[in-house]
Amino acid sequence: MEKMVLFGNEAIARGAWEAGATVGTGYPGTPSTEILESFVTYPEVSTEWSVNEKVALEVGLGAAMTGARTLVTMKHVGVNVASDPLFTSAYTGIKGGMVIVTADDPELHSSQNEQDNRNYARAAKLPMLEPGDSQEAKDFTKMAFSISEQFDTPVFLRSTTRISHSQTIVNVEDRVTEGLPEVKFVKNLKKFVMIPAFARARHHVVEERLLKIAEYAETLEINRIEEGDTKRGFITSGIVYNYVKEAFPDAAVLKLGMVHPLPEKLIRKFCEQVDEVFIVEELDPFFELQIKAMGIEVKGKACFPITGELSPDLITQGVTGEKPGKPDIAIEVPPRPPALCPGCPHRTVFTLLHDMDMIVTGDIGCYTLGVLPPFSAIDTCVDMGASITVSQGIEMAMGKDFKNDTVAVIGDSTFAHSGITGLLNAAYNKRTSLIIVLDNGTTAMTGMQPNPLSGEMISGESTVALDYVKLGEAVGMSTNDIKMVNAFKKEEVEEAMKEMIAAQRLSLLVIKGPCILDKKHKKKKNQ
Ligand SMILES: Cc1ncc(C[n+]2csc(CCOP(=O)(O)OP(=O)(O)O)c2C)c(N)n1
Repeated sequence: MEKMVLFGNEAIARGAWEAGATVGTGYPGTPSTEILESFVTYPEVSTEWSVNEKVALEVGLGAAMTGARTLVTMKHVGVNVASDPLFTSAYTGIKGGMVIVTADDPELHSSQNEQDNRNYARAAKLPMLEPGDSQEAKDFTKMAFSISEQFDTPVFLRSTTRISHSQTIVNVEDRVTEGLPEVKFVKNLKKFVMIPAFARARHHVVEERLLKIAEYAETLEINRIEEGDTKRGFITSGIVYNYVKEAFPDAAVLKLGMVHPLPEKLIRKFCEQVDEVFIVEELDPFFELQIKAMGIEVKGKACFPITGELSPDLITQGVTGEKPGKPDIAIEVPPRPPALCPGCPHRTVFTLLHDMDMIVTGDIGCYTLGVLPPFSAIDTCVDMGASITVSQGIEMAMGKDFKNDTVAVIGDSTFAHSGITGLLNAAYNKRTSLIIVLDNGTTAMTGMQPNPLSGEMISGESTVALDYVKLGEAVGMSTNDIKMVNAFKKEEVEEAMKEMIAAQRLSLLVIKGPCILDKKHKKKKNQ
């Protein structure tokens, strides 16, 4: 068998390819992005960067309903965006296997929050697998496709940053396409049309299916007891399993590969075998609360932190109450906060906003760094698209006589993702703020993915780019209130901003300038 050293994300893509998947959709977001970037390199597959995660999940669901094995990828907060179709996809089920990857980010290496998406599996009543290294990332992906088809349900695969972005050795296998569902859309109204009368019946199917999967979980080989010292037993999953093995190599462990639904009988059996049970899990007490509800006495968040990543040392400390007696090698490392690159087109607007003393509602992307000195020019940042909408809330709160001094600042990918509806809302409700789109021609923050403003698809093929002027006109703005300026011409940008703020009408200013890193990257590629 051939071996390769793969990142967890590459292993997920490889697993999907080996499983015969032919469709991949997603929206970039750390730590998930490289899954689709790797998947697109396989010639047999059809892949897209979707406009946002809701769209990705719906496109993916359409493909799975038609019979194609389909991979849908996103970061943890992306599942919030996709949550509407997510819950109902549990009702419709699929035809071809559908695996939804949620890449969670404990410790917030590159995210606006630290949510634990195992809760989504429970809330949406979907099974979820969680690998602990790249080999498992590949194997679990393949298994997820089989489970998906066996039980007619989308299946979650949960990764975390340490799994997605670490490399381990993987045994690779051939792609298998025999025995997969026929790719043909077959009408089935009671399954695919979720009007209340049909959905009511499907809810029963969902509940019965979940019970069947819980029974199946009891014998699933990826839920395994590792015999060991029975003084203490550990129940864990994912990357944390590796930390437990490092901290307590001889202890008995129950490693859960399927983290939802839980195998209750197996858990009871394990807990009866050991004197004291520790549940070691990052973020929420997801296993702990469910296992306590089974009436089993366990220790969990009383010993281990609920925030951030765990580590072998934190686990040792949580169990023994003592700090590991390792030599103190702590050294003072100077802080190195991230900063906008020298030559970044976003610098101009933040320099101006800093001097203008406006209320700046910000958004998510490289440009969020405008919050830090020397610019100190962003006052809010919540989620993708919220710059445009939060500014409207400020305007509503301030009332009719408000001299609008709010400026919403948003990147091009973020504008396409979820800014357009905010713009429509502003036009519809006669709001008056200035919206600035910082168009650097790419999705820079996540590593230069093309988007609907950049005229390119994931494959590198050219495509249409959204026309800001026509969009503005279509939502009801006057052409005079829509302007495009060059990011590197500071006077032009300043003049446009001042003029548009003075107008006290809804205005759209697009500041264009290519991302300096993307420019270099493209130049290299073309050499
Ligand atoms: C719902 C959601 N999906 C994905 C992300 C990851 N993410 C953060 S910013 C961003 C887009 C940044 O691109 P753009 O708006 O063009 O700004 P740039 O970084 O290029 O300045 C993405 C995809 C996220 N934070 N939230």
